[in-house]
Amino acid sequence: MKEYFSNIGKIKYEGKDSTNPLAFKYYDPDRIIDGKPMREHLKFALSWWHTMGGDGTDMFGCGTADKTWGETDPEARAIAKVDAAFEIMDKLSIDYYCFHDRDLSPEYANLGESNAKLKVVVDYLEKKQKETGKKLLWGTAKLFDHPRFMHGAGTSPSADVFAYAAAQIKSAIDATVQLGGKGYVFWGGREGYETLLNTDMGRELDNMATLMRMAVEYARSIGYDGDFYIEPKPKEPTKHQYDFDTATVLGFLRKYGLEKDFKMNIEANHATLAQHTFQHELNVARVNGVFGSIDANQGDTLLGWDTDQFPTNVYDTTMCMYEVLKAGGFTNGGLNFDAKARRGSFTAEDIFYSYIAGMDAFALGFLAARKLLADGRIEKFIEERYASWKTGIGADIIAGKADFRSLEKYALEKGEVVDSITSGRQELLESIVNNVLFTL
Ligand code: XUL
Ligand code: CO
Repeated sequence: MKEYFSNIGKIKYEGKDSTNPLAFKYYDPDRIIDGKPMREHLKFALSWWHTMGGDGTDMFGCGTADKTWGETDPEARAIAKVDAAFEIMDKLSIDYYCFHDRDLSPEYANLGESNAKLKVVVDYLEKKQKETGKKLLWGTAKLFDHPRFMHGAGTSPSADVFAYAAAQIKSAIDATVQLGGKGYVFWGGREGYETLLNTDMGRELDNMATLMRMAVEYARSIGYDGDFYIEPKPKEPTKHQYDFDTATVLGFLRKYGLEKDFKMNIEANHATLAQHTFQHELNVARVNGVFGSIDANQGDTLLGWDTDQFPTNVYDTTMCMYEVLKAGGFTNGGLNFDAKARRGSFTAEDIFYSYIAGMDAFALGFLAARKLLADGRIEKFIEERYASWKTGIGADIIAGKADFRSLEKYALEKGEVVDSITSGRQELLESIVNNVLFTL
């Protein structure tokens, strides 16, 4: 079989003192931690769209990286992409991948032909998975690229477009199920509006929920037992996207009774676009029992768009893994690198450097988060900060034994309560994080 990266061997763990750019400094895939290898704690996934398809094209210029994989014919290229992707996954010890249907196989003259050609690639993927043990983390349908989706897919004013989207999702679910995926993602790139002057928001949200309910019904009917995810994002490409952030999506899921089947796929850069931290979004998902999976990347705080950079900020990866560990770790989800090398990082080596950077940043974050939890000072502080809810009036309120009349009586008898307040100690806690993270 053709080797696409013949100048790059298997990337090995060499430890933190290594200066080899093609080695892991922190990600030691088979190191057993808490009874399972690091690769199973982190569940890294390759994103088909960025890594196999993204050539650096932006609004101002053409691609800078060659992602043709040596083929001009679209069918041959789709198969070459599979071989190249499996070589990348093998060399980087990445066990999972994620796709949109049209990343695997492009759109052809009509839906029937597109479905048939997609099936050929999916069959080939199934064979490669069997040979290598690599797995599908999640699949999705690309419902935002073609002009037919210019006003949305599930939220399009055209019922014909809704039907087309449903048909496309059906075949993307078939592919996901055939490949043993345990996740199916809805990212509503065009499910939003540009102006309310032309928009019936109530109708659009009802329709979006109907599309999701139909997807669940179909998938369950063919034996799919994995999770559905919504990936919140507030804007881009539309001015306002309905899946704005985790809290907004939760309200939507609960209104339409979809909360049992859906969890969140939280993306770092989408969190910051919604003016939240990455940790905030993960925390909201965790405390509401809908934490599912992660699109691992980072934005640039000086830019107002989705830069999808490979994550290297260890503070962020630490607080992310802190939330993941507190949620009990990944079950069906994982860490999908929805990230691309910069347009100027255009060589084949840059694919490997960028994944190594991201994977090491998350390995470090995972190790640091475990240390923070083992250190216990932060957890203990939070525990003590809420101690007043364990006994007395706090315990009564939680037990439902209080009402406004009894609380008024209590407050009148108690008098001023300012002395019951303790310091928030933010600076102390921030210095504890540094103390645990850095052992120079
Ligand atoms: C776009 C984005 C998507 C989803 C999958 O911002 O994140 O690639 O992850 O559709
Ligand atoms: Co994403």
